[in-house]
Amino acid sequence: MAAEPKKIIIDTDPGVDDAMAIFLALRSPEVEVIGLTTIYGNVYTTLATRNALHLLEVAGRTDIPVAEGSHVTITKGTKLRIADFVHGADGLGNQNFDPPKGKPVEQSAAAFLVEQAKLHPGKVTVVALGPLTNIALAIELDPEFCKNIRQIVLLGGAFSVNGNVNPAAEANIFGDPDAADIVFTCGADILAVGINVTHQVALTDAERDKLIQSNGKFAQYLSKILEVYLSYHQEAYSMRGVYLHDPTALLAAVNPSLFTYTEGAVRVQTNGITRGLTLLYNKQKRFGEVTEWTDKPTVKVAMTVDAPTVVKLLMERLMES
Ligand SMILES: [Ca+2]
Repeated sequence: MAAEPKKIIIDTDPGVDDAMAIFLALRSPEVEVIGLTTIYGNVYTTLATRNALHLLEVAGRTDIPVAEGSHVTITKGTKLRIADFVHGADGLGNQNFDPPKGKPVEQSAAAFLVEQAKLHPGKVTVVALGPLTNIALAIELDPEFCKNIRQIVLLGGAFSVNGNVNPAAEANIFGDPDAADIVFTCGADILAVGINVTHQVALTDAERDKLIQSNGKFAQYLSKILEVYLSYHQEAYSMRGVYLHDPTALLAAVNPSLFTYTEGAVRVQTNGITRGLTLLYNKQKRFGEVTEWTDKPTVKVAMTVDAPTVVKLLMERLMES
């Protein structure tokens, strides 16, 4: 008998690569998407909600609820870093899509996460593809949340490599470092996929051309919104292609065996010039004194990825019609 699909909630800031990850999830029989929660990051939260509803309408999956997330950081900060220069002003490649017909549910993202985790204890995996504010709010809202949740798979961090916002920080962690530190130290089963891994996975021009030629609904849609994202990569990294951050992290929930992992305690720098830095302590050296990592729970951090298989799976599933 086939295993029951894993229930997942995707916390997202769509976002071109978020759109790819959401579509990939909807085409992956290993998982059942039971909700989307929204967060600022690539765009402001209001627009992230609109885009999440829009993407579900494109997919014909308006049965999936969308819960709107926080408009400010966990410390109530309103000065947000918004990456619309990467994804287009609308977050989806400046395509001027019609506004969605649907509306988000009344519940906040944090309340929705808490409720679903409680409703299906040990069964719900959160795939967090943006700054971690909503997840940290859920932890604050319900001390049992970290026990009720099956796993938190998060796209975030730059482990032993430079960041992508500045040399220290990766974008999702930089978006709300205080929230990230709460999540990394909460004691839940955490699996972090950082840019040290996602920078090994790129979609090339040739693959983009295959998407254009495909009759698949998702392939057609994505080949349009990819243009702005491609231009950004050309300018920022001199590459013809795009990094597949969000779909790669999503696949860590779908098929964890595509990755190898290391384990340790992760703390996040919350101020100063290295704000947003993620620092993994591998617990090999015993320090003579108590440190900020001592007694913190162990999390899993992805170290390598089977990039060809990730790209192959993504292409196959997105090109289905
Ligand atoms: Ca994202």
